[in-house]
Parts: sequence; C-alpha cells; structure tokens
Amino acid sequence: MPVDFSGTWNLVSNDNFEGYMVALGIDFATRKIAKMLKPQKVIKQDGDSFHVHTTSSFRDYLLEFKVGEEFEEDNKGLDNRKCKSLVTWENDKLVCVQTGEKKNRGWTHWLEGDDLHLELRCENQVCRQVFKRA
Ligand code: VLP
Repeated sequence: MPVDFSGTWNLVSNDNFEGYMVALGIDFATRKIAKMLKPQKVIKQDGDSFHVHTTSSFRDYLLEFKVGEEFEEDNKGLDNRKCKSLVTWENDKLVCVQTGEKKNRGWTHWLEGDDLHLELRCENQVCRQVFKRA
C-alpha cells in the first residue's frame, strides 16, 4: 500500500518561513501578514493523483498534479512566478522540483507519526512546516 496523504491538516509549526519568503522576493507588508497565518491544507490523493489546497484567511493556493508528469505551475497569489514542476516519489516522500528563475526551488512532503511535514526550499533557504490532522 502506498502512503496516503489524504486529509485536512492544520499548521502547527513554521520554521524559517520568513527566510523562505525573502528568498522568493515577497515584499515586507505581505510577509508581515503571511507569517501570522495558520494555513490549513486539504489533500485529496487518488494513487499518484493529488489535489493540494492550501487555504488561509488571506490567500488560497490550489495545486493539482500527477506524480511523474511535469506541469506548468504559476504560483498565483504566492510569488506569481511561473515554473516547471515535477513531483516524484523518493521512497515514501513526495518530492517536487520547481524549475524556473529561482535556483534550488522545490518542496518535500512526508508523513511522520500522525504529522504531515513540508519542507519548502528556495535558493539557500529552507522552511520547515508541520501539520496535524484537523
Ligand atoms: C507566499 C510564500 C501567503 C507568501 C504570501 C502568501 C497559501 C506544498 C505546496 C503546495 C505551498 C505553500 C505556500 C507557500 C507560501 C509561499 C499565503 C499562504 C497560504 O505548498 O503543499 O504547492 O507552496
């Protein structure tokens, strides 16, 4: 049985989100709002097909992808840059490489105990987020 990320997840910790946002070029005023947020992630997984909806009181972001199939990502409402994204399995971790203007951009999701982990990478910055089931 492959790992199943499906569920509703609430953010409980968010390490170095500020550094990640600075690396993405998010302006000061937006960062001040964004760092106060406690986003919720709703993940629907059907095998290798994913629907990841990150919601907050400020902005929402919907990402849909199939593992192994490269797609155009527009990061609308985030940094608004376009990139080519590819998500692959690395054992039970879901690894995304976002190829574009920003070097070393991507993220990794995995489950650890009852928690959902997300590592967000951009240039030399790493943000670590932990979510618990709602
Ligand atoms: C943008 C920084 C904050 C800051 C301004 C808006 C959407 C993997 C992946 C789904 C993400 C999370 C979003 C990272 C924020 C970038 C609004 C926050 C709520 O998750 O789950 O693609 O990229």
